[in-house]
Amino acid sequence: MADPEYDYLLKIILIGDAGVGKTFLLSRYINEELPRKKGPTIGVEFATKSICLANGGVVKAQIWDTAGTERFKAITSAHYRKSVGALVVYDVTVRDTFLHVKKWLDELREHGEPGIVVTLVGNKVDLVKDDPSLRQVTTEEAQKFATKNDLLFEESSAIEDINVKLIFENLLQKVYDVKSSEFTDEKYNEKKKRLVYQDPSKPQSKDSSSCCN
Ligand SMILES: Nc1nc2c(ncn2[C@@H]2O[C@H](COP(=O)(O)OP(=O)(O)OP(=O)(O)O)[C@@H](O)[C@H]2O)c(=O)[nH]1
Ligand SMILES: [Mg+2]
Repeated sequence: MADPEYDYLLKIILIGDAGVGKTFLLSRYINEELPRKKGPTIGVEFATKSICLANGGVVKAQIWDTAGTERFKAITSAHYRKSVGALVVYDVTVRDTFLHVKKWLDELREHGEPGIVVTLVGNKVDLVKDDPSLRQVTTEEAQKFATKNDLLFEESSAIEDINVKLIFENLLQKVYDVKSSEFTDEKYNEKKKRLVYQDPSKPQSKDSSSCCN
């Protein structure tokens, strides 16, 4: 089936330590199931999805899933370019993965676009539902860190499908809202060209609510 018309093609990037569940989250969101192929991501992979946002607007998300291992750093950081949104994922049961979030944010600042919208995601909350003693990062601590660093924040489970859709679509909505308001102003036209892909294969849609109403 052909894609519905969309306003923008938005590049989103998934980063965070190895094993925190980036690939599981992406597969859950895109395919509504867990990945058939298990194991660490080699380099980068991407998937696309057209979405009618809750508050209006239609976007095509191009979501890049990166390898968390240091070995692929040169390849993955090259893909930060032109990303307008990022999910920085940690595992709520492994404290080090949360402590490394700062390093991932530094990477984004170094290689990413200014003004990128970032969501901090504490994954694997299903594990702490049954056994709260497994939790190594409290919700309060992560929320405080997110507020201080101007990040959106949510906890998730790819396995039990908790908050997955909400996380991706809140990020896309925020990117859409920020960019749409900026783009109404003439002087931001150059920035628009840099931050938002205008898909060359598609004529620009005039009606952004074509599949939202
Ligand atoms: N309990 C639980 N386990 C999860 C969840 N998401 C992922 N996992 C487990 O974590 C393992 C690693 O998940 P991946 O999605 O491959 O991790 P990744 O972040 O993509 O890792 P790299 O590709 O190496 O960077 C999986 O094999 C699952 O067993 C979750 O929400 N809950
Ligand atoms: Mg992966």
